[in-house]
Parts: sequence; C-alpha cells; structure tokens
Amino acid sequence: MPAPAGAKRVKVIYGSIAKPLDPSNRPPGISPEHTHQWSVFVRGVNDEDISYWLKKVQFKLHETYTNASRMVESAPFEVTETGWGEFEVQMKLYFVPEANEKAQTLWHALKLHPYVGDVEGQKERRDPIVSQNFEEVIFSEPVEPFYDVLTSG
Ligand code: SLL
Repeated sequence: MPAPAGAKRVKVIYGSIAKPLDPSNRPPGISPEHTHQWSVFVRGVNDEDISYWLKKVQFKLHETYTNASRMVESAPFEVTETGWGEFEVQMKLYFVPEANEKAQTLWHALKLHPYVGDVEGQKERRDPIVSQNFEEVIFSEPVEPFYDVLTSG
C-alpha cells in the first residue's frame, strides 16, 4: 500500500446570474409579482467538468418557493427560477461515493439588483447581474480511491 495521501483541493465557482424580466416578453404562466429570472450555480473554473468529484448539489431556496429544496444530480449544477426577492441560497455539495466524505455547504446571497453605479441605466438595458465567488473545497485526508480520482481530474 502506498503512503497515505496528502490533502487535496478542488476549485469551484458558485453564485448567481439574474436578469430583469422584459415586461413585453414575459415567460408564460409566471406570477405577476415576479420581476427577475435568475440561476444559481456551482461550476468548475473555466467551465471545467467537475462531476468526477461532485456527485450532486442540493439547492435550498427561500421557503416562498414551491419545493424549495432542489436536488440537481448531474451537471450543469444549477437551478433557474423567476422571482421578486433576494435571499440566501444554501448549496450543499455531495461528493462521489469514492470520496467517503460528508457533504459541504456553501451559502450564496442571490443578487437581483445592482447596488452601485449606473442603476437606472442597467435597468433600462436589462443587464444581467452576476454575483459569483471562487472557493476551494479542501479534503484534508482523502481516502486513497478518492485521492486517485482527484489526481486524475
Ligand atoms: C425579501 N427576505 O423579502 C426576502 C425574501 C423571497 C423571494 C425574498 C418568491 C417567488 C414565488 C420569491 O421571489 N421569493 O412567488 O414563488 O426580499
């Protein structure tokens, strides 16, 4: 048996992208109160495929949403919705079975509104509002099969 493996880290980008709905072109069947369409996501840096170590992601939305807990079992790990308000999204990352690791949770503040700069101009143009963060997920003592998976990726 080789010596125990060292710590390994993987990189993710997580966050949200939101766009004001165009009043003259609203998706059918959505509540009249909804002002934005948004997506929350977890993805690899430069859109690298991360499914070799990430098995699924549970997105927990605000309780005003029907089925607020959304499990996404394959890439792209994202949820798209419409709504009117900002809230904290919980993203629980579940790892592949070889990992033998507990899920890890990231929190993201869904951002719908630009707070600085050319607010009115952005509304007018319906620019997408992107809010994303970079995170390193660290496995301090990965079991050997998972170490191999992480090394091969
Ligand atoms: C706020 N604390 O008051 C926040 C809550 C909740 C956002 C925001 C509901 C969508 C639906 C929706 O947009 N909730 O109707 O299902 O700003």
